[in-house]
Amino acid sequence: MDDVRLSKFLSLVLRHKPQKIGLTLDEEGWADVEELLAAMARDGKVINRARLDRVVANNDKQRYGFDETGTKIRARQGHSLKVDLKFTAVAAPPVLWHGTVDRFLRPILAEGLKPGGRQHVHLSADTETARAVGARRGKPVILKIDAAAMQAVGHDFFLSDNGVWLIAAVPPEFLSQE
Ligand code: HQG
Repeated sequence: MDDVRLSKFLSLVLRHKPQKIGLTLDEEGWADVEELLAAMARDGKVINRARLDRVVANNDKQRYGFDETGTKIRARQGHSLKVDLKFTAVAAPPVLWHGTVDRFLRPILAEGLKPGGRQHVHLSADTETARAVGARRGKPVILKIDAAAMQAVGHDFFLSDNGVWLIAAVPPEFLSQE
């Protein structure tokens, strides 16, 4: 398995389906590294700690992180599992961006941005990232979020360790098409 496929597999088991390989995550989303490697080996994916370290360090979006002891690993955002990553609300820039595609525009402008299968709506600090996120599904459409107005009325914004802005939802009045 190459590093990209290995990273996608980590995403599956650390964000969505640890049970697929008999792994359990704690309530903050951590897996024990030794248990992860053993569960992967049972699943036919034999990798050593050095390989895991390399995949985590080289990951394009820095999706995974170890705890300070280096014995636990988790995904830094993007979970569909109900885990509590203990984010604390932080001040967001006045404007944030969301990349989507045309076919979602009508429902989004009617009901706002919803987290769908994930725990949060994902927003970006720059339009280039938003464009790349939208382009995963087709021709990207960029939405501008009035984060200053949202914060003024008490919406909490969170920032993952890998720089993704997260929020529970974005009501339609704070959205405009760029
Ligand atoms: C859309 C990847 C209809 C939303 C990326 C999006 C990102 C609605 C899709 C990260 C809607 C959800 C997240 C509504 C939102 N009606 N459609 N009311 N509200 N949508 O994948 O933001 O590689 O859960 O526009 O790079 O696309 O996984 O979210 O198109 O950072 O690390 O529903 O995932 O990162 O899709 O992507 P997703 P996303 P990773």
